[in-house]
Amino acid sequence: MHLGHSLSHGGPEVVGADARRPDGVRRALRIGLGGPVGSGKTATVAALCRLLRDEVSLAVVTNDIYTREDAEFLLREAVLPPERITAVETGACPHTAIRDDISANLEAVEDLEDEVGPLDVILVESGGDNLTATFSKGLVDAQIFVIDVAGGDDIPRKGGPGVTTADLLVVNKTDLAPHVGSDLARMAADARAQRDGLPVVFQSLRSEEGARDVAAWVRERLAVWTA
Ligand SMILES: Nc1nc2c(ncn2[C@@H]2O[C@H](COP(=O)(O)OP(=O)(O)OP(=O)(O)O)[C@@H](O)[C@H]2O)c(=O)[nH]1
Ligand SMILES: [Mg+2]
Repeated sequence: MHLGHSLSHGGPEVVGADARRPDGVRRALRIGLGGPVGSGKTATVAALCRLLRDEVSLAVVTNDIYTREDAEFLLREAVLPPERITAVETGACPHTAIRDDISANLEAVEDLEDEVGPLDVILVESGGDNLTATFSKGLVDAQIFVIDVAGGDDIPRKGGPGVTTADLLVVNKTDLAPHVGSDLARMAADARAQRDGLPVVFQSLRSEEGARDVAAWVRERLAVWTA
């Protein structure tokens, strides 16, 4: 279900670190996925890999605090060949590694490009954090913030930089709305009010094509990146 705004609102800006590698070759588009613990970031990454892997050269970096849990899940699910999935153990609050000291993540994306490139897109999943967590523009070119309906239908209204400024807001687990009493129309209206025209996608990953709107958004960003 897509209750959001036009995916092409205002046209995605290409921002972030140098778009070329030292050898002059264009590097991969880097897309960050952030959001609260358990909202469905890894599940969204897995769904995107399944929907895009036949048409796009993809790789994934996961972040966990003390483990490689999310990377191991993606490896078990075989969403990509193993050499295309790598993990960063942040050892501290996840936002530190995606915003304050991005060196471990930068090294991970650069190593992936060196070892399995050329790549079109690298998905960087943050460890689960709170509503203030955003990625440094030195690490990613665009960010997706994933919340879920079970976290409370007042989350879009509460705002915070993830909800208000992410290039795409994903409201996940819509299948759970009737069970937890979340009002999707209210969430859509609040998100619209908070985001000044930026796109919002509602999805359930319980269906095969659940992430198709997010995949369409990734394709659109990639088209701008490679243009
Ligand atoms: N019902 C339902 N469950 C979902 C959906 N998406 C993810 N889940 C489940 O929610 C749980 C957490 O999903 P993850 O993808 O691991 O969440 P995450 O945001 O990566 O979690 P952290 O990395 O630990 O912050 C898992 O049990 C998923 O199977 C959905 O659309 N509907
Ligand atoms: Mg995860």
